[in-house]
Amino acid sequence: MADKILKSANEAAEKIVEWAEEHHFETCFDRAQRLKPCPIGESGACCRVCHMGPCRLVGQDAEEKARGICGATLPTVAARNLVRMIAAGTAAHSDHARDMAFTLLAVAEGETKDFEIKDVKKLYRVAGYLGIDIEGKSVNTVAREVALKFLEDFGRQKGRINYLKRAPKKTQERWEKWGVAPRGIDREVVEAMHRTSIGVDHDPDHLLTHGLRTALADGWGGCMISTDISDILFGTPKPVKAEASFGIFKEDEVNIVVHGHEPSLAEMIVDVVSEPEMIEYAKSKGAKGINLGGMCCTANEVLMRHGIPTAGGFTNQELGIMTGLVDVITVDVQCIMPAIAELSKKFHTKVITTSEKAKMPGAIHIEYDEHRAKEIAREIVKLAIDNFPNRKTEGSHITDKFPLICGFSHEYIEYMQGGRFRGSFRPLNDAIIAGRIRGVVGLAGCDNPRVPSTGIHKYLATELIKNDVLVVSTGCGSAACGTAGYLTPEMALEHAGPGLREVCEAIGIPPILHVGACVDNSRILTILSAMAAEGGLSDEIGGMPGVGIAPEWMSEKAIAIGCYFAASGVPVIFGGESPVGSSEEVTRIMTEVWYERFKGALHFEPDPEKILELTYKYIDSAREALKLRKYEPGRFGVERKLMSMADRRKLESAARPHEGVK
Ligand code: SF4
Ligand code: MSK
Repeated sequence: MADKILKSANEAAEKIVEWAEEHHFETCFDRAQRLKPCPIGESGACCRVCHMGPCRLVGQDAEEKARGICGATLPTVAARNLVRMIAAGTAAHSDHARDMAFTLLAVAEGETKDFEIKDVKKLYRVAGYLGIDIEGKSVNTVAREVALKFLEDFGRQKGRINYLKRAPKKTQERWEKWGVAPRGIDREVVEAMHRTSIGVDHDPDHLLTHGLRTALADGWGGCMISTDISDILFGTPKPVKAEASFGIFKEDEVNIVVHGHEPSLAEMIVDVVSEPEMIEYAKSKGAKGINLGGMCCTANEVLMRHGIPTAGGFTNQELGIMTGLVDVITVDVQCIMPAIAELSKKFHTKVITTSEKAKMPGAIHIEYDEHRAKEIAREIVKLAIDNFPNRKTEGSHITDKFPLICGFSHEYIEYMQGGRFRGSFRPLNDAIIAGRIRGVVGLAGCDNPRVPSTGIHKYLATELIKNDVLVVSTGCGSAACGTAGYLTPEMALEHAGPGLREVCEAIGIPPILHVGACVDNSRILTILSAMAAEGGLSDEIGGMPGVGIAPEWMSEKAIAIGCYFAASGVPVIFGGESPVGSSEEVTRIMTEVWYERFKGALHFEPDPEKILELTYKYIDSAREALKLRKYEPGRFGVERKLMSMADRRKLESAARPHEGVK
């Protein structure tokens, strides 16, 4: 059994882990304890791209002397391994984006009646980014052109992906200068796999440069396309109250969990669970109602838009089933542990795979098809209701839950700094310039059973806000904060430093802003671009007093994200051991060379205190380079007055005198 200290840092999760131990259920925490990583593979020194190997490039002076059978050096092998991770991560986000584009096309062409374009304003804004003229065209015509334009990004052979031009000009110039501007998403992924196969690209810097080109196709392609289409179809998030942790499950209601990453089917399930016939049907089976919750990033999608509660992130999925209260868990793609299918057999829970790309032995497969989306959602909800009377195994019933506020899309962050008519990033920039806010950190990435899971997220989040750093969080970083009760405005009162607290109180926001799912890291790129355009700080993404941190990452997608931030100009720090730690040369390229070229970098640092130290070093030296006042807690310069929520409403009603008049 795993050592107690090495399990979850989340109290509710830890209670279930203890219950699991008592009842002899195995979890990822036990397996993490048992399966120690191979030190050769862990540090990127193992090559298995051909069948003369696997070759393990180890020993003293391995960097200079070790060779694979083909003669490949350690830096070549380590760089190839990293590029393959980037390619896989990019493929995952971007394949999700492709499906979103097909859904948008199906809606525009009237092939599916179940979805509609909920945010026409966002559609027009996106059309503007893409250079599509909207004059005199119907909404569906514009949507069709947008979908087709996005689809071009996947198969384009020459040219540039569309959204690169959303970046500051100077950032774009760096990409052109260093040859990392992506052409088409699929092309970069295919080329990454080609270059890293036996006997092709052997220069580590050249390999890693293509790695960055592939990663940029992910950030400014796959991720940004997913975010924008989800907003167009399902609505751009704005603040909403919700709850997090295992106490969201209800003993007397049918509990359904949506897990994975894709929002489309989950959106339909959100609609179906409130249909009167479904509620009546649930009552006929002895339940008081139907309760929908989420897990991982499908959770984040419906949390951000509808306030559907979340049971947490990656390491909570087995634990959720062990409450004994989950009647159905639907899974789509990414971050789904196959362990849940076997575990569910010991409870009454039914696991339903829904993607044509992802099946699991032991699960029921009900394939999602956007043309029959609601019908499929009804089938799943009905199955959950039918399963409610089968609850038999006593689980670990946990009542802990925390309130949270989420829904901070970049559009809302802009709005909250001045209202509908004066929305801008000026107040945020001014607060940074004045030293009220020291800098901004994107706290992202997975939670990991190899550390007391969620613990490093919690530690960093509290330390950062204490030191006046505004935190924007995504993915399981947000889940870690939400299930700890950190996503509330009260968090600012209790823990934030004096400058950040004032800003949060004036605007009425938490000091940790949940901006969405993993693909919504693209919202952070948009925020940084808007800050650059606003002026007063850096005129490119590079050089901003901002850092990205993924302290408990585990997925290849996280590597792709880290690399697209680095190439965009953001220093990024990952926790855990480095997957290229065996090669000093590769480590030097990712930190020093990338910093010289892009003002971004990718570090791996297992010690949370050192992560903080490095973060402050980057933020404070960016402040110094921008000639901003030195950060000193409690001492600020002069800045524009932040507009309070009340002022904002006053301004808006004055600008719309007809509203509210009877
Ligand atoms: Fe070994 Fe070279 Fe084959 Fe890699 S490509 S497994 S280093 S022979
Ligand atoms: S779900 S990629 S465990 S953040 Fe997006 Fe969480 Fe990491 Fe998956």
